[in-house]
Amino acid sequence: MDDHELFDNGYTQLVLGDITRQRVDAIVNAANTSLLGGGGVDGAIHRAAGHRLMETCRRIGGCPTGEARITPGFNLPAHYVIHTVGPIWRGGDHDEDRLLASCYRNSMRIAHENGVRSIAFPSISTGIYQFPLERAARIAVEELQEAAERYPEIKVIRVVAFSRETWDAYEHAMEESID
Ligand code: AR6
Repeated sequence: MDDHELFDNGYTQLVLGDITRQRVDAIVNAANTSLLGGGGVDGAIHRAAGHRLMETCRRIGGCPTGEARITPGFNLPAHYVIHTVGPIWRGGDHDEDRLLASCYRNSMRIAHENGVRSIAFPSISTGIYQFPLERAARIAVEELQEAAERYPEIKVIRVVAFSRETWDAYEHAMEESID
């Protein structure tokens, strides 16, 4: 899949594509609390980065839900991977919204602390963790807009949608944020 479509609400870019191919300073991984890899985007990032990423993650020793940790990108085009752990959807009354917002906020804070100027996010929690897509998209767009204002030196903030359905949900949330 190529990044042939682009939408931009002035704060955040939206592309359809594969996050492992993004030429940005940092890509964000939707990991789990062990940081020891998994399926989905996590599996794809570990495959593309190579075995040194796993060794580094093992030394970190895990990450609580809603927080984030940074590693090198190793064989990836991106210089860094910021690993964050989204909430598993459990019906919506287990703090899922706040924890998802924390993922975006903490990832952007760590990016800022490490001099990142361009960053790409996947749609955290909306795959294996089953967070409802439209609701997740609204939270992501809102948090990224706030972070863009807080960290003006981060010039490129991109959401990489891996499916048309994801692209549509984020495009809708970004359009609403303009109104
Ligand atoms: N580029 C961009 N997005 C991708 C890619 C890719 N290469 N591959 C998948 N996606 P998921 P989660 C999309 O399941 O819901 C792992 O096992 C995918 O289509 O990767 O946060 C972890 O270890 C979806 O839109 O992450 C955890 O155990 C989005 O990325 C668990 O899954 C997120 O889907 C985390 O689940």
